[in-house]
Amino acid sequence: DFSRRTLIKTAALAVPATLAMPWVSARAAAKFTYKYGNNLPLTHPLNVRAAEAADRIRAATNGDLDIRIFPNNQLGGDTDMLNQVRSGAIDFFTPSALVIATLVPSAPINAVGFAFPSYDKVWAAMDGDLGAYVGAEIEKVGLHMMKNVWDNGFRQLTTSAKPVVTPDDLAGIKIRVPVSPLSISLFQSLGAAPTPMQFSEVYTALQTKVIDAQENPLPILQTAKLYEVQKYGMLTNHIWDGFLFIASGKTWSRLPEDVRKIAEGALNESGIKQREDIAKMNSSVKADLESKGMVFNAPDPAPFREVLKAKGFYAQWHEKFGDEAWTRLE
Ligand code: TK8
Repeated sequence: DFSRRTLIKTAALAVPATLAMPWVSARAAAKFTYKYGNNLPLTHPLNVRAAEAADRIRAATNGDLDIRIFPNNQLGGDTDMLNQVRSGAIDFFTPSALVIATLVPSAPINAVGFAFPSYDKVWAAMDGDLGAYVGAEIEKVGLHMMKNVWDNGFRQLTTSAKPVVTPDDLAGIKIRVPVSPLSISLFQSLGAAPTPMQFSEVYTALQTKVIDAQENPLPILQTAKLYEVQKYGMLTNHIWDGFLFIASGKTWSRLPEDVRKIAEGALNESGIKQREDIAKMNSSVKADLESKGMVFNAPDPAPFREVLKAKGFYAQWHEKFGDEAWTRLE
């Protein structure tokens, strides 16, 4: 019976095809195709783990939510992406609290110089009172922050001309800092000459010697290849920095509640794994950068803190952040 055989054959072909390539039908059926932008290369754990979360979200929502990642400043620098996530032009963005401070001044309380001596204290604060406070402040401007903060790392100073051992060595050094009042104030108080600049411009500015120095965690030095344009690394640990996983309030609220729950759950879970990745890199990256020609030292932080105290840095920022936020640091 010809027609029956054709039917069976067609069915036999069709079934393995969808089994072998489930994402074809899933992608085609996506109800929500959302954009996530950031400023780091695909090799950074931020992107590796976000891609993994996106896969799990796609599977768990039967393809309804398809998060596409635009790494490496493809959608513009941080300032552009911050505007886009506010307007809903992009759906997710992972700024450092330093960067979102232009919009939410109270956000970077974690980034007060030398506030955290260790990761234990960092996660106790960020998974507890401090993180909850920052999340609530961010909701007030129409953005949604996922509960778990991802890890950027402790920021370390790098220079091209000479190493820094004491605060005196910083005098007049042209250092790039994120576009953030707190970073500018910190390095001004230490006697350096900070230039605020988006991360997207840092590599070229160092290469062309427009600036002499910058500061970022070890995993960024490695994945963004800043070791190619910097010689000296100082393990100053002067700021602990995280990525706030932000959704645009406008487009986040358009997702059905069950989809939001799946997405936030997967992102929070991947955030914990991303913290573990960074922890591993914290103990392995220095040796790799040394093999690539960088020279490291570990300055005593005490004299840096003394200068900051003497210059009124802590008093000034305590007043700006206010008691409510400041007590969550202590
Ligand atoms: C956060 C990070 C980066 C940033 C910067 O967006 O501009 O230095 O703090 O460390 O990618």
